Amino acid sequence: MSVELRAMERCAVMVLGVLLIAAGPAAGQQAAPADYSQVFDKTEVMIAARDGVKLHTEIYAPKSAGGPLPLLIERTPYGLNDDEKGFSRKLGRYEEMIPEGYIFVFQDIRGRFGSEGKFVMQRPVRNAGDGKAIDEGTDTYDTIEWLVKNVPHNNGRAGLVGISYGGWLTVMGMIEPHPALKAVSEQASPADMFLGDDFHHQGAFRLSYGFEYATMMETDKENYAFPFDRYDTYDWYLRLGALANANKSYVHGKLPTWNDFTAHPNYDAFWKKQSMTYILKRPKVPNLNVAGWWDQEDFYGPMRIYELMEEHDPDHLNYLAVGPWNHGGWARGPGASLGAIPFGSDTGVYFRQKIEAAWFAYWLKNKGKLPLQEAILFQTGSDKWTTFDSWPPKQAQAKKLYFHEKGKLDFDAPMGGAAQAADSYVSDPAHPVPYRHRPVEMTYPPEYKSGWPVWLLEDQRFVEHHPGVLSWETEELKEDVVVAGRVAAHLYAATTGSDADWIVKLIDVYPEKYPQDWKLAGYELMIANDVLRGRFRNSFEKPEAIVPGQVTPYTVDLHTANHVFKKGHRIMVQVQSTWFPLIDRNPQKFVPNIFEARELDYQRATQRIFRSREYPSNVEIAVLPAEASGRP
Ligand code: PG9
Repeated sequence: MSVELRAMERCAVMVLGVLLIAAGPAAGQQAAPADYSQVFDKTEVMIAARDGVKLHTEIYAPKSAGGPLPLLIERTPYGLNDDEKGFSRKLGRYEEMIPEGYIFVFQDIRGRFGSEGKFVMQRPVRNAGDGKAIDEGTDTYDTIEWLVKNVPHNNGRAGLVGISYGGWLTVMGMIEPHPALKAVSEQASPADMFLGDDFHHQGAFRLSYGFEYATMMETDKENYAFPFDRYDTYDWYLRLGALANANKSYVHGKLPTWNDFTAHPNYDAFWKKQSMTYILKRPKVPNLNVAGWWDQEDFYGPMRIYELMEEHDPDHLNYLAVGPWNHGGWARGPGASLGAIPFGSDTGVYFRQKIEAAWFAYWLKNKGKLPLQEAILFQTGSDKWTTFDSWPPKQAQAKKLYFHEKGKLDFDAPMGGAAQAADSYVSDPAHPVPYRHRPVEMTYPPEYKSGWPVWLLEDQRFVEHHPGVLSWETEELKEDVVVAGRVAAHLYAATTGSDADWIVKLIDVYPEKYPQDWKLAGYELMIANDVLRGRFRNSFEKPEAIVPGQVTPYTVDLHTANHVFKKGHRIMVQVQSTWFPLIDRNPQKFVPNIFEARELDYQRATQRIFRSREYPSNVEIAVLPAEASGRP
């Protein structure tokens, strides 16, 4: 890059720097919104894709940068959200990158807001042989092709970034990349909607999200809020009753995604066609995968995409950054805390400045150094950034925390005692355990705040003694337990029903004396959690009834963590069979398709969780020896 160009870029930086200082403090703090009309020239265009469908695109070129700059592209289904002057509020998310000098490009994807064509939820990748077919990958390609040829003063390099749906669009754009695409950052993209992201987890249907997201996206071209007649949606979904009532009483077969849920209750070709496991290829563009430890929507996705790309990455193009964030939390605010939990530093600002901005500057502008060698993950509990040569780290050793009588949890396996030793609870679909404090506000209310974005950090004491929940807990820890890597529950359980959900939560219990912050004394913070729908214990493709009364093994994948259970804390595991209305109620009687279950199919069941030498239920964690606990 020429010296002259660098000088011109600096000029753009200075103009903007003044403006940002005038507008207020560092990124994410409550500053007055910047007046971007003073910083950028905006051009609005309709870019024709190869099939003639025109995509609404806004291009923001820095006013004072005369020299060539890279294009930074974000594609979205949620609208560009222009302010009173017609400048997209999306620019605010790039506050740390604007001074560097980029031409920002925001585009509505087909069928949404200002773009022509038909919206298809996570449009499947086109058939390779069909030259005329389109998908989000071809739309991205065609957009970049147009931009590099038509946008004045671009330097011929493009970057692509997006969160969640935008993260998924980013992955679609990198599978067969345009030659000008030089760097991407996939952030919280779903990877598999049946196994781990927004719509199902390990086969269990995410009712509130599935229903509210489908209505939001498929009722209108713009975002739509379903008119709940109850503030507490726990109550609304309970009154809804059997899932078939959603179509009967409310959406009347008009939502393609809801119809797909009901038509594909198992892991069939419909789900596999959109699963990253089956569509990802060797990375061809540098990709920074980004995830949040408490992402309430898509945590599985970016971790899985990173893992899959690692399998074929001879050119070392695949990287990972994980922080203490909820869904998209890295893109807004300081990130010094989440819910009630403080992190001791501005983790969001750190990510945006030191990782994300540096990432794109390196690849798109040949500036600076790569901000990470492979993986940088915030270590929760100790509140520090740690780096690893691989994730999960190879040095970690699997250790099991076994369930014992009287609610005890221990690294020692149960010895002796009766094989049938177990604890039990009643799971009642008429009184499901709430997944967060009631009232459960709707997921994305237009007019008030919802507890949705922070529910994963809620104090789990609120259900500890619920009749539908069991807990096991260690003694106070005598030394730190450093978890880095895989977490999985191995349950031996029996039910009086013929189907059941198994929800397992791994919890950090704060000491009762916690003078640093008394509000956190005894706090029960979830570190890992998930659900397995019992019918899928042997196969997600072919559900099988459970034999009532028979001790049956289940593995519930709790994914991954980078956490220190500090000396003086305790480790707790909770098990329950309902998590409502996050997860629809399992009728607890095997029916071929739960979306077609009748009211009378929903029945109470008694669940027994075994804790004997023969049936040693446990949670497995990857423990790092103290000396290997991640380079700071
Ligand atoms: N979690 C949202 C989503 C992504 C992809 C498909 C469906 C939903 C999102 O935040 O975009």
